Amino acid sequence: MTALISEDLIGSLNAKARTAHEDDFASLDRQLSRRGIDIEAMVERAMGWSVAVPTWGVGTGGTRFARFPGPGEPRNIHDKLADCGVIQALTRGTRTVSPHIPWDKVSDYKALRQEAAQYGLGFDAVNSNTFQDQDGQARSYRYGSLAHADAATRAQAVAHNVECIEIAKALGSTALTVWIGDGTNFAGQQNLTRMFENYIAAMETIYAALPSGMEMFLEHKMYEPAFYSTVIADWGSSLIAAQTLGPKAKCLVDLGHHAPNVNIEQIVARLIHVGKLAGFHFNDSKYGDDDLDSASVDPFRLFLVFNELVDAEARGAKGFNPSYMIDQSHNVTDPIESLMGSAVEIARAYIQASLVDRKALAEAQAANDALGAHRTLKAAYLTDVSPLLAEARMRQGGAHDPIAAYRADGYRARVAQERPEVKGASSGIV
Ligand SMILES: [Mn+2]
Repeated sequence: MTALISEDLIGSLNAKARTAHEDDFASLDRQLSRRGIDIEAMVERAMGWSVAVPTWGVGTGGTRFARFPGPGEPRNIHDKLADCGVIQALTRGTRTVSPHIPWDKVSDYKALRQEAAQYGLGFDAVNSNTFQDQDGQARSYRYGSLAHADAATRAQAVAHNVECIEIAKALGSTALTVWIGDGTNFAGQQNLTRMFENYIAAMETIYAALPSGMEMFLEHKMYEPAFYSTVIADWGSSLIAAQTLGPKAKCLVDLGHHAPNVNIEQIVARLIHVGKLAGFHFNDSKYGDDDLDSASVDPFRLFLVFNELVDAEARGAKGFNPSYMIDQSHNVTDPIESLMGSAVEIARAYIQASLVDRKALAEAQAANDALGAHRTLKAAYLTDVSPLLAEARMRQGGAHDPIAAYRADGYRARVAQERPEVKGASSGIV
């Protein structure tokens, strides 16, 4: 294993925090004991938790207006893996990365897999890209890709996705995530039905190339880049497509890809009901697909999503095995800090949801005790599980405070010496 952050530094900072941490942990232990919850079981649960980091997330993001690169930005997939290794070393809850093709293209994927393993990392879902043109490609995606009116353009987009399946195999990944920007900007620009049929037919060809054990994640998004209609705009279109394609096709929920105020946790419940929940792209938003840091705007919504997930796990819902990934764009922060903070917040929501007294909740629901049921949820949500999460990190060699340790280590300044600023490097918003 390659140490990216000084282990001595992590150890000394953890030692400094030890007395206060033990006091806080013991207090939480007493509180949870009164509620009949075994803190050790919860620490084990937190230690088993992991969320994938997107390779595009470690570079500074941007908007369609501008991108403001920061110092020491990753120049390629090798730098990105190192940055993801730092996040894992300090948080111990991000054991996989989700790569993006062609942004992360290399000639030897077996070697890349070994390189990631040096940082304790594996590969989660591989993301294809037919929402922008690549150097040297024969046909443009300006008017779409898998749903394009032209069969040859659709075939080109299919071939790219099939190549991504081969890359996923080599990386040891078990999923292909397909998000397309296809849609229209004008009423009448295309036939809405034909576009969807083109998409389904193209996806059927990709689906046929999936090896056994590999799944296909369909990611819907309400709008952007198309603003009048989007082919896979919502979970309804996504579910119709997934059900048409077959059991290996499932629906991915990106928290930012819905209309404002939509009840996302209910969508999650519906997808669990039909055994079609692929997993998540975690982020937060206020207005649209803002790609803000997870739980930075509405931590209660994230908790409510996890409440559905923990409920499904507790009752052994059929086909329930979601993949968890972060999908954020960091414009005003150090991306490594944002991703570490988000990883901690997502783990927090998972553990808080695990504290819900499900028996009391079921009883309150059976008795139509609306406020009693709500108070049961709130009791879990309002529990500060920070000491429990810190304990889980430290037991695995991580940091009591990942962001403080990262700042003390000076990793960013160190890599800034080795990585000259790249103008116009890809901003990843997917
Ligand atoms: Mn996404």
